Amino acid sequence: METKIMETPGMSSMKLTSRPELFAFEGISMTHYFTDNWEKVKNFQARPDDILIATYPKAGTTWVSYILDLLYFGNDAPERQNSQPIYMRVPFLECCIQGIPSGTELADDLPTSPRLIKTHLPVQLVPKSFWEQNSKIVYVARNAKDNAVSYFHFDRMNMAQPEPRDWNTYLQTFMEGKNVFGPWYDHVSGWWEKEQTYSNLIYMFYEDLVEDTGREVERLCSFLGLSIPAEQREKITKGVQFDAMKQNKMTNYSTLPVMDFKISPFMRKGKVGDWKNLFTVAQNEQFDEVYKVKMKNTTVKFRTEI
Ligand code: PPS
Repeated sequence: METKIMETPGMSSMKLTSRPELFAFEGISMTHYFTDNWEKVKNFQARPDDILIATYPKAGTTWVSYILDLLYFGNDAPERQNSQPIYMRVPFLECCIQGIPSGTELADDLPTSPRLIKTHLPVQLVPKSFWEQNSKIVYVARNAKDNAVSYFHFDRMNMAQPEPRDWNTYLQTFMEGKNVFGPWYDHVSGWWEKEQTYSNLIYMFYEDLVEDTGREVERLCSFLGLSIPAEQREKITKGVQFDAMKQNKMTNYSTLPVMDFKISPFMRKGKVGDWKNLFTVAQNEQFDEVYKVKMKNTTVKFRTEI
């Protein structure tokens, strides 16, 4: 018997006819999908046991969301794992697309404790109740080169994102910080600074997750104060590997019609160092020069290969 996939009402018929425009919002490039519901986002009431998963787009959000979901709810009713896509289990706080419930509505309606909530907001735009409630935050960062490549392919296939045009044009845009959610450089360094003063924040790296997922799951458990038996942790580590998540309809985003997998799948490659297949030598040199300038005031360090 085939499992019925639980979607948000309106989701399966959701078709977007044109791509959104980019505009400056609070100094950050945004599209209306992330600003239309701003009053509700800004005034969102976080709870002390909420867990916010914060990332720059394409840094490993879905991966960490699924890990957390399994750590907390993996042993619960099988319907959760078999029929609820990850974007329903972990609402995207600032997302607001006409015809479907907004991220704030979905988060408000979550019956779970803790609530797992996703955001791509730069640190300065996070609703203040998360800080007031001292909620736990898991930030994931990915090296700029792989992040840019992944974001480029995502923008090609996601009709809810601005048209990226060709790779070279896109890369210039990325270096200028004119992507949805603003400059990668400020995002990763802003959150890095926050980690120095806000003790309920763990700063993780996509590269570390690829290198040793089990070790990072353990690190997460200790941050969250979870004691999960080794056997169960191993099972979770296996279930969240790239191939398993790519096959899993609940984690591979194949149920979202705004994405055209004929152009590029959501679970694309899941590698560190894939940038080498797209950057030319000249682009790489230019990128490194820009990187040095933009990152000169931060101590956060990335690996572009492992
Ligand atoms: S989004 O749209 O911002 O929520 O996207 P996000 O989930 O942050 O990032 C998608 C990229 O993460 C890769 N991914 C993984 N890599 C390795 N292992 C696992 N399990 C995994 N899950 C997701 C996904 O393939 C995207 O990266 P690219 O480089 O495009 O393949």
